[in-house]
Amino acid sequence: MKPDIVVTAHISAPGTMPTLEREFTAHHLWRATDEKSFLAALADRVEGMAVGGHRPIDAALMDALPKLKVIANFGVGVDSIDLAAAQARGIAVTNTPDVLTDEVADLAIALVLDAARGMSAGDRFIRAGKWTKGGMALQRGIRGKTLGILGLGRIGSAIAAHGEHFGMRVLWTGPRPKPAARWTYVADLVELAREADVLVVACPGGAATRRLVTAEVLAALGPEGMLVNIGRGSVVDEPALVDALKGGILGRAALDVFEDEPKVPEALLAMENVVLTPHIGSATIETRAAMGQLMIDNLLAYYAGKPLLTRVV
Ligand code: 8YV
Repeated sequence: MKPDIVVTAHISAPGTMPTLEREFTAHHLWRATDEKSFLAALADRVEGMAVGGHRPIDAALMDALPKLKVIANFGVGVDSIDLAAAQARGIAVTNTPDVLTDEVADLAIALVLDAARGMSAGDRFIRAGKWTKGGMALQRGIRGKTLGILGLGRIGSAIAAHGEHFGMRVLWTGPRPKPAARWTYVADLVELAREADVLVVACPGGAATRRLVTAEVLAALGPEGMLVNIGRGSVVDEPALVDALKGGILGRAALDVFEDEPKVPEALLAMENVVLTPHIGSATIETRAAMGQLMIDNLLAYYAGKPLLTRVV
């Protein structure tokens, strides 16, 4: 008999939903009209859960499935999951690292280039019929500029390597220095922002990083500076970011993630110096398929009694 699992969201990855259906008896919470009775009917037999879409996975949901032993997340960031609650209940949590690192780093550097060189702005310029009336304003290059990275994990390191390739000087900050890192560590984020022309947010979300990028950090980046966020919207004080861009305190921004997705602050929509993308860091056919497979492989490992492949807690 196939094991019963709960799937909390539609997972947008080629092949993932059909494979889940093939390997498991998948119960789709996201289709349920009455979640409470849906979960109650499964309480005696569900040990595995496939989660995605940034839906909060809290203690109440875990308690509704008392036999739950493994939560397999579709994504590297596990900030939507209450890890302490999972640990307290002996529930393992897995994620999808590595398979998305390069894809997210590629988008980060594309955003740096777009915000600096004005590709999206240029596209709008042509479509609005403005080119026939005169050329676009000169933009900024990135070569020789300083790239500051907040969070030198897998993705942050890949962005650092990309930055180097584009001739940028790389500095970084994080909770502690890493002796093996080849880029210069700056302990204080405000100091890093003062040094940097571009600050890329690449750290995880969650309580420890909430609103680390304050009005002071944005002011230190300055009117010629640029903020790029491919991590989590929660890391940036979004109202302060809007104010800094409005007031010319910060020069430019390129954002793939927001505090309350899919809501984007209205004020950003009209700004020519802002590039916006809808949380697409990992959103390619190839990478999403690999993420889906890794999530499923973790569930399969659990049911085969094997060690989990990419366990977080
Ligand atoms: C999401 C992400 O998983 O991996 C992460 O942490 O933010 C993304 O890759 C994706 O949006 C699917 O929910």
